[in-house]
Amino acid sequence: MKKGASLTGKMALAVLLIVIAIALAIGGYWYISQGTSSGEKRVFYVVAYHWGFVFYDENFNEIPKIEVNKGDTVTIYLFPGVAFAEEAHEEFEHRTLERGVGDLPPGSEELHEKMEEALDQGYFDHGLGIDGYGVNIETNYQAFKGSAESIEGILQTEGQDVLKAHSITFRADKAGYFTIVCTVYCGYGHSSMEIQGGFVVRG
Ligand SMILES: [Cu+2]
Repeated sequence: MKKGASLTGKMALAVLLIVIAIALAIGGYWYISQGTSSGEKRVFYVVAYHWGFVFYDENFNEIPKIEVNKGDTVTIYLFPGVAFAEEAHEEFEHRTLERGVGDLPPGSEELHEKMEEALDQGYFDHGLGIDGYGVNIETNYQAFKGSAESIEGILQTEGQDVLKAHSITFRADKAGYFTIVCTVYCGYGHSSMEIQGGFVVRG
């Protein structure tokens, strides 16, 4: 009899502990989801050139990829390389010559020719798409005066209206590693403008 009673007591205690554990788990989940859903506002600047992307954080520091937390509101400003003064533009495209594209090795004359060809043919614009995120933004090179040496320079010379016209804002509601691609045909190296894991959302 006594043994039975203590067994019932133990079971009641076990049930109580399970209920507490479930309550803590639900409470914890609610707390975390509240925390992330009110996420931060993140700003990134991206330059698309023949044939690659350069990413900058909100302080204009170059970063290797765009990294945010789930729940953050992300704004990306996209500029074409030709929006910059000639020297700055060449500096971007020089990265391609150093890296090589497809079968064309770094520094090869043919690669140089392909890059000149893309400009001669009028492929000045690029796009930025994030696979699996339904995000796409395209540049409009004609909107720029083309005299800025840097992103800060663009902000000073072009003003806020141009910024508005060249940005996309979305919510990072899915965690994972996503590929950034160019969505506007821009000549020979277009298909090499693909950065796997270029957009990272931490869950
Ligand atoms: Cu392209």
